[in-house]
Amino acid sequence: MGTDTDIHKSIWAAHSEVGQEGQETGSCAPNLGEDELKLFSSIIFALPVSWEQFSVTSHLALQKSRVRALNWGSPPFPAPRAAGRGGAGLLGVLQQHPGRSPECWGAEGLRRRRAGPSGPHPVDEAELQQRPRELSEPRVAARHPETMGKLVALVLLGVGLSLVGERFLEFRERSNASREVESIEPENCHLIEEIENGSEDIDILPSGLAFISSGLKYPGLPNFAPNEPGKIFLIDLNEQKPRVQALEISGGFDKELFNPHGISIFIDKDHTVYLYVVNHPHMKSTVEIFKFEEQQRSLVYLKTVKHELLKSVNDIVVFGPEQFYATRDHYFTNSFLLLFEMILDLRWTYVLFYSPREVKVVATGFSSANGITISADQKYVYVADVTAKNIHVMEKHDNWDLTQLKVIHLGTLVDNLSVDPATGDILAGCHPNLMKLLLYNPDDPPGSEVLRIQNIMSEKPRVSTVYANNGSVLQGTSVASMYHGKILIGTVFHKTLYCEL
Ligand SMILES: [Ca+2]
Ligand SMILES: [Ca+2]
Repeated sequence: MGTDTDIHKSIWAAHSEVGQEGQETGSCAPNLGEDELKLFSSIIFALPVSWEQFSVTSHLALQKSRVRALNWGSPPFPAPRAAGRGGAGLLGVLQQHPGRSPECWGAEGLRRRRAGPSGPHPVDEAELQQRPRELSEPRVAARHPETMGKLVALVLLGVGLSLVGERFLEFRERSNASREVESIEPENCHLIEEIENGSEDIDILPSGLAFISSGLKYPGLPNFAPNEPGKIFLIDLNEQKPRVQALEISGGFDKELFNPHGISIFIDKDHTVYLYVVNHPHMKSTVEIFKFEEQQRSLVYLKTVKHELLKSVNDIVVFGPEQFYATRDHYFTNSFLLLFEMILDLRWTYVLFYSPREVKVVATGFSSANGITISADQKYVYVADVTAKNIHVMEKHDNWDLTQLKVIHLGTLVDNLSVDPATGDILAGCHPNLMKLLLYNPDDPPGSEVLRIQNIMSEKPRVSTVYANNGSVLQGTSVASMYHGKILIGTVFHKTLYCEL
């Protein structure tokens, strides 16, 4: 967009065209564009929060500026009425300006403007007859389409910016940008030592062994160790004081590029345990398949799954060998376009079904599809839409299609989901204030929140807070997983909390 000076110049040029027929003096001289500048500044920089407000703002600006001789035709908003002047719209307003009295228009106006500091001099009446309509009506637009084009461009720019402004304010609202969380902390909690750089996702085997993905580097999110590769940690929740260990990875996997995100355990019929991990090497998205060697406490790399539809993958849930659902959390990868996608809430993200035979989008329309998991009876799939602050309950069909049954609104930004195997309750790791996460400030850090949703298929599911903290203990919670009354709470980039409920 142009600078103030550019805008001023173009308006100045428009105004100068009006008066070029004669030397401008006295009270009929134009104000050299000041009013017009105010008009466009008001429109462009006020950034009203809606189209309706934009119209009102434009009106007020017009009424104040009383721009002369700029015939815009029908404005895109209701024209101000000039009572008693017979001229509706802009012209009517212009004609009632005290500094632009009717004497300044038409032949009398020309006579006055021809008067120099030394007083009036003769005016050729024949000239007046030849140009009876000179300055008696606006005509800049007709004579100077280039100027008109600039003005239209400025107005369109103002409209565009006003709409973007409105969407930005709406995005702030969606992000809970002004929300502060009140602490709700169980008594028996302590931080897990050794995990300092995140635990974005956690999945727990029926035996109580918990896998933790750590070290995520993702656009727009904080990271305390940007040069360290990610890791998978293991914790045995059967121990009195669970300790953590980083799993060795064998089998020719490129550990330096490991950037783990969502994870999902798959136990085959022969009881072999596989860990599927969303990976972002070079910020792309792949799904890595590992076999878990329980005796050695290590992972054996088996395969990398890639597909053109597997982009910006956040989380997965696995059903069979190389069969899984995956969520895509944003559409654009370019950070500038991603910002627009978030602000405009395009809702172009989806859930994908992947198998070696078939890959298809099975659910669409998410603001930002994030965590995904399956109900205990394997009938329903739960999808967290983080920026829409809700959970979608989807029915899974035999052909892997998903149909939405209901949406649970939580009012907080839901990240990963897990199911408590003992109760079937859903546990949701949530961001109370997304803006604090995106604009990380250690003096005012993002908080943490874990919600439990009971009886989700009933008419009135019960939602309660399991844990909440303002960031003094735990920042940027993304997941919570339960095992026999013990809970592990993970974060995008911070620590990991263990609690006994
Ligand atoms: Ca997961
Ligand atoms: Ca996630």
